[in-house]
This record gives sequence, C-alpha cells and structure tokens, in this order.
Amino acid sequence: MTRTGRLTDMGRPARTHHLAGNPVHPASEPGPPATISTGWTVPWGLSWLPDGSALLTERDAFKVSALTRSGTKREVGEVPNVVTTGGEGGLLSIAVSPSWKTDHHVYVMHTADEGNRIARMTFDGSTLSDYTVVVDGIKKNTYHNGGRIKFGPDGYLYATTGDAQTPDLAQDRTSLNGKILRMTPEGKPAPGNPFHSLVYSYGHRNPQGLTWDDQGRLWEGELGDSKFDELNLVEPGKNYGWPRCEGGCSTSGMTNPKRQWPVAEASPSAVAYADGAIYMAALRGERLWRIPVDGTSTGTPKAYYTHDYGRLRTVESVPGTRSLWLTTTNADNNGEGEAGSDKVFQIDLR
Ligand SMILES: [Ca+2]
Repeated sequence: MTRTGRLTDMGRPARTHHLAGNPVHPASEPGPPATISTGWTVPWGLSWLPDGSALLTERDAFKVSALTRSGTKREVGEVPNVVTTGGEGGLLSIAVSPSWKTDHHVYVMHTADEGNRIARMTFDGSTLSDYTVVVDGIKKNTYHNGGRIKFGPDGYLYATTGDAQTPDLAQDRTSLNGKILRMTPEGKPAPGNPFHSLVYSYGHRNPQGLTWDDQGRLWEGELGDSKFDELNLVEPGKNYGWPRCEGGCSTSGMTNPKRQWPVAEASPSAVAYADGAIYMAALRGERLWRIPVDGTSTGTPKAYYTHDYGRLRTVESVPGTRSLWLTTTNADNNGEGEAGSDKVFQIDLR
C-alpha cells in the first residue's frame, strides 16, 4: 500500500494524517521554555521515578538530586569512585530501574580511575547508597566518553560509549569503545545481541543520545569531529562508519545517518522522542532541534531557541504529558556560565 501520508526528506510538514495504516502523529511544536529549577552546575543525566519526579546528576560534583515536577530540588547523595577528566568525563547519566518499585535500583555511568563504568546503586526514595560495578574498563580520555544509559522498551540497559580519542576502537568489535552496548541489569550481554557480547552497534565516535520512538525503534545522536554530527536509526550489528566516515558516505558496509548537521549547528548530547518527533539538545549549536519521524523516515529538522539559553545538554519527554524537560550545561568548561548557572526548563508541546 502506498503510504501517501508519509513524511519525506523534502520536508512535508508534520501535519496529522488520518490515513489507514499510518500512525497518527499530532503535529505539535515546542512552546516557550518555563524555568522549573535553577542553581545547577553541569546537570548531565535525567531519569524519571515512578512518582513523576526525576533524578538528575551533576557531572563535576558527582551528586544526584531529585527534582519534583513543581521544581523542588533535594540532594539525595553522591556517587563514589567518580573522577573528572578535566574535559568531558565525570558523573554522566543515570537510569532508574524499570522495576524500581521492587528493586530500588538506579544505574549510573561515570568516569573512574581505570576508565568509564556503569554501576548500580540503591535509591530507597530518599537516599542513595550501595555501589556495585556492572561494567567497567571502558576506555576513557579527556574527551569522547559517551555516557548515556537508558533502559529500552525491551527491559535491557543500553549505553553509549565514546571512542576515547582512539578512533580505530570504534571499528574493533572486541572493544567496548565507540559502541552502543546492550546488557542485562547485571551487566551481561543481552540475549540476541549480534556478536554475543555487550556490543549492539559499532562505528560510533562520541554518541550521547538514545531514545526509542513509539514503534520501539532506537534512535541515536552522535557528536562528529569537525564536519558532521549525526542522527542515526540504530539496528543491531550495524556499522555506523566512524572513523572511515563522518556523516554519510558511500563506503560499503557502512550505515549512513538519517540526518546530519554541521558541528557548529548541533553537537548533540541527548535525544528524546515525543509526539511524532525526535528532539535533539545541541551543545555547541545552542538550540533544540525537532526532527519529525514517520517510520524510518525523517522530515526536515527545525531549530528552536537558537542561542537563547546557551548549551543544551539533556532533553527528556515527561511521562504522561505532552511536554519535555530540557537542561543547560553552560557551567561546563566549554561554556561561559558560572557554577550554579544551569537550569532545568519545561517545554509544553502544543
Ligand atoms: Ca556515522
């Protein structure tokens, strides 16, 4: 059947199409950001708790705080064994266990003495405690540490790892660097992984964004080198090109990005799916990109808030609502903000 309502790369606007067989995506646009919370210093990761509040990490302070929907912030603990790299390492993302109500587990990805790690801690609703290494020995460097972890709709934990400034690691399927990893909550290779290891996809440079669309497809945002940043549709076992390709190329065996941007316009950290589009928070580009998706196709990206709020780090869809939370990281060493100058915004889709 011809999918006449499908978005094309020519940029058909994301208007609602009630066509048989087509998912209905209400067209929505992000409204003006409303400040939920101030006083943050390099907030990096954000994960929702069942009560609707979020846990956020602060990269350089190694701290985790809870933030309610109405903006009440409360520090719940510090992650042990974290070190900074003087660049992009430190306490990166956090992921609440999908069965948190019974196991009280939360996962963090962070830089440690020997490399980057994924660790599990206990959060009892008020305080962070315990510490168990789940995966360690992921090579680190000053830059390119990846750092996003999220539970997928399949219940497995996914992680993005950077090339640690050693590009060839991305093409080495035995290395944990330059990869998307997929694991059980105990850190073992998830059933069905393509190489019977933790590796899910490879050929990534510095991926930091992971999200799933409403059909369960995995999309990934990745920082490029000097030419192109990427939005990729990730499938298991595929090679996303780095370092042989930056952005799209015609090299056999490589999977090209669905979209690419000059690095000055993007440098994306997080991506989040909401309401028929992927939202991509841009650091250097200092803007929020909205990329309409329909199936495996993407429509024309549109930028919002360019240079209005500085470096945008993390965007997440707020569960049960048509809204996003968005964080800045202007207080990092690439930004010009003072300590405590970062914010969390809420954006309603309308
Ligand atoms: Ca690529």
